[in-house]
Amino acid sequence: MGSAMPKCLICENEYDPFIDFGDMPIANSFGSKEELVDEYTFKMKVGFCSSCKMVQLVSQPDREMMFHDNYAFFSSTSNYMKEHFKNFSESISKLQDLTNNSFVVEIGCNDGILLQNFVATSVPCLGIEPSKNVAQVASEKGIEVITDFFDQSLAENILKTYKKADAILSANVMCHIPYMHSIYEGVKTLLSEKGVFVFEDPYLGEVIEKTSFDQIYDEHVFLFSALSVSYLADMHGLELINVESQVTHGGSMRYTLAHKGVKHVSKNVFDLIESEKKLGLDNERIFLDYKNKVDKIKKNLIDLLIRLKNDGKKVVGYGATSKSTTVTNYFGISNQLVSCIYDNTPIKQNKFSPGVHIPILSYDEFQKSDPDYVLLFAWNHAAEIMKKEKEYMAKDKHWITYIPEVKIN
Ligand code: JHZ
Ligand code: SAH
Repeated sequence: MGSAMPKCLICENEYDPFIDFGDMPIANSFGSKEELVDEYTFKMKVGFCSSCKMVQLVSQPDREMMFHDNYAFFSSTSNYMKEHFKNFSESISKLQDLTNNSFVVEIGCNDGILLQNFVATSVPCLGIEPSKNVAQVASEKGIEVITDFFDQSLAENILKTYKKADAILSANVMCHIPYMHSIYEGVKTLLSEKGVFVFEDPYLGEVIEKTSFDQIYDEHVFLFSALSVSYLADMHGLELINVESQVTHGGSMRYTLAHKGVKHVSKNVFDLIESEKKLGLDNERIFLDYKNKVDKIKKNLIDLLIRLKNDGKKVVGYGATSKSTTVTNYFGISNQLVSCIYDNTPIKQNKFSPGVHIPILSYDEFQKSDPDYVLLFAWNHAAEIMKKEKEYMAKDKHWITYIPEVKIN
């Protein structure tokens, strides 16, 4: 008997996975050698639901295995992202005419990179953040934080103490949460009549067009499009009223939702849905040769790394990203090919990377390392990083990037 087909997390339609990455560890489980003995893995497969158009993981580790007291991703490790979130806060303040009588809630505030801007402008706000260590950093910035997972029941509890929100915001969090119906019901409960729910996440259209397959790892259970987000909103009496593309995280989309029928729907929404249909994001055909495209990058990168190793070149990694966990584990890149990865996040340093156990070293050591080639795992921060390292890299050193194709810069 064949195994049952997976069911869509949104509409329960059955679907066939289109790519199987095999066994994958937790993308942010950096640990000591002892901590990584008998490391947990899960089978990472991705599918497309032809009914509601949602791209999703077939299975995902339990949320407490990913988000806990020692979560390794700190949002404020990028100066560019600090600037991005400052601009985000300003555009919301303008959109909703926020004052010191308003109320903003952020789902997944991490170290407070976005909410710190509302604190600075005296707009009352509340962060919801289950990972204690990053929530602590937000609290230290004077941000009020509830250390818990957002869902419908938490939204009801919040309303016992706080008023309804003029804006509910979230960045790079919605696509992490499998229980979307509870989230949308919670948002509906907590959002004021004229409130907006604004969130941004890596955009499916970019993941397809750039072959940025490394946006797929345990935390990213969904890859959204305007097609799938409008379907989901509609199921809960909400409406997609605007979409704005963002350059962050290799190509993201900011979605604005409101209670159905309350606000004007921007032409941007119709245009994007039209362009998604043109691109084929509404049909499984576009996903069928995705694996071949990923495997072409895999072959080209592995061939290059083996050639460099045989030539006696020193290759190191830059940025121990969550994305790199998919790249190193799916491609089979160990410290034989990339000797170490440099990263500016203290909690990742002097540990080993998930699955393939490449040593993670501090940024200071990068300055002394004298590599021949630097594999840029944080390719989404290329502009910021390449600018910062321009002088150092000019000394006969080369970047290697692999999205959308393998390239020596
Ligand atoms: P970065 C994480 O993804 C996880 P990751 C999560 N699932 C998600 O969706 C996005 O963030 C929002 C380091 N670095 O941003 C810091 C330097 O060392 O690509 C980080 O460890 N020097 C929530 O992990 C990593 O690189 C630098 O100059 O794929 C970047 O991680 C800069 C700029 C970064 O996210
Ligand atoms: N918004 C930040 C942080 C993204 S990291 C940024 O864009 O950089 C994703 C965060 O979502 C983590 O800090 C994680 O703890 C949090 N998270 C995961 N599930 C959540 C949930 N159900 N409710 C609120 N936050 C959640």
